[in-house]
Amino acid sequence: MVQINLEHREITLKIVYYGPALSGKTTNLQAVHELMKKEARGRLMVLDTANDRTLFFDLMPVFFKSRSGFTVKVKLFTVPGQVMHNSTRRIVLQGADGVAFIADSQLDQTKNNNDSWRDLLENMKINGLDPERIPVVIQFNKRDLEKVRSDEELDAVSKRGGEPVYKASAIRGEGVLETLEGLLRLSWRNLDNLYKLGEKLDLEEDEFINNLLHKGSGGES
Ligand SMILES: Nc1nc2c(ncn2[C@@H]2O[C@H](COP(=O)(O)OP(=O)(O)OP(=O)(O)O)[C@@H](O)[C@H]2O)c(=O)[nH]1
Ligand SMILES: [Mg+2]
Repeated sequence: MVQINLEHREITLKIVYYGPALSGKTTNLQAVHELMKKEARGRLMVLDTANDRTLFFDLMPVFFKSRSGFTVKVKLFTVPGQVMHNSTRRIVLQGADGVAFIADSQLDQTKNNNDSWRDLLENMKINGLDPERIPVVIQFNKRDLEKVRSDEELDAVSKRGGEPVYKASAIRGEGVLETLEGLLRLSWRNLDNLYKLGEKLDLEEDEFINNLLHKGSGGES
């Protein structure tokens, strides 16, 4: 849940990257870290096991100071995808303001994606997060590989479900910022509806997005 500290003029949002093991959640965060301007990001904390598998979580804060003088922070977390880490996933998911579900496009990963999706819905419920109210976007990652689900198939998934669907190759840095921007916009709108954030902070959606992702300042777009 967003933390709003009017006295210290600071707000903190929480975004969680969720999904099956090896779908590329950590790689997404690493790519965001690469692609973002240095001024807007903090240290990327990657907590790996020996085999590059997330054991607890990864975390990267991004932030800016608004024209109105607010420090706006967004903490980006990843969960560990391996089935055995369910209790950790549940804890990391607590208080999320938005969720990026990173699915693996490979044909043989469809079951794992579906299992993880169900696991997400269950853990949201346990954490009191209503999937109807907390924004969720879906990313189909690893589009660079062969033996992946076709674009047509993903378009069909996109039409069926309520969540926006993005295609990505996190390892190439493609589709990563688009996914994050889509999620940040939905999360901002949701919090604005709930708490009148824009009015309280004198900050609009575009200033929020442009400062975090550095659009219109010669940065990545
Ligand atoms: N070809 C390809 N490989 C990718 C892509 N994204 C991630 N990978 C690879 O997939 C493997 C797993 O990536 P991670 O980012 O560690 O996956 P994860 O979702 O964090 O996995 P857990 O921490 O176990 O949940 C690594 O070898 C990555 O290099 C991609 O877009 N294309
Ligand atoms: Mg990971």
